[in-house]
Amino acid sequence: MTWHRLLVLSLGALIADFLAIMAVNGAVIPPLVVMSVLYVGVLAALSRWQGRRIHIAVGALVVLLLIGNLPYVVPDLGHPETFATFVTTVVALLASVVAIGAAAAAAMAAGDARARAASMLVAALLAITVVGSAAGSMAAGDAAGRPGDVRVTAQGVAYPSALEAKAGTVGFLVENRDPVRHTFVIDGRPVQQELPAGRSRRVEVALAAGTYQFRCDVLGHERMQGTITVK
Ligand SMILES: [Cu+2]
Repeated sequence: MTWHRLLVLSLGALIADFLAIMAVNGAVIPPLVVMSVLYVGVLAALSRWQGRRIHIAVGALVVLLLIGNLPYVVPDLGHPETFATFVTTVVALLASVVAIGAAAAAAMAAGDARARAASMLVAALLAITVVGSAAGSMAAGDAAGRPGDVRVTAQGVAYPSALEAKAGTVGFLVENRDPVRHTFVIDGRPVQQELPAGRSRRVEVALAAGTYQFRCDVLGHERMQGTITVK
């Protein structure tokens, strides 16, 4: 294993991970397409040229893209109970950090002996991530509904556009049928419920007559919103 090879492998892992994220979401995500195309170009360049300048340029590019994506990465890292989202996020983070480190090491012509140790450390971290997240997902459990609950389904990264409820204490049983995490948030009310993939959660909140907006506040899920009419 050389640092150059580790850099190539981590960029390949990033491209595969972006494709996996789109497959899990069942949607083409333009920024991920752009980054995939960019990294394919970088891989083509790395197969032709090696040297200090190109390694520094590639490392800097990965740093910039990683910083730009942190707003998406950080919230998902807090939720290992949603397997697909968590594992693809950790892979993106690990592959980026390895690419940056490998590019820097290659640029400084660091000894290749440590490249092998670094790749083994990453493989171990990945194994812990997969096992831990699988266990967390299985343990996440489902909430039981109660008579009179307003039932809400999140499916295909969409919410129903309209819900109705009776004024007073309202129970919502929210079911997430997607392989990705969602949230159930009611604007102006203290409702901020995490919804692990494939799980249901119940929330109760006092609502006076009127209309309220509910939404999923996961970045990129802006179309998941609707209105609750309370009479
Ligand atoms: Cu969502």
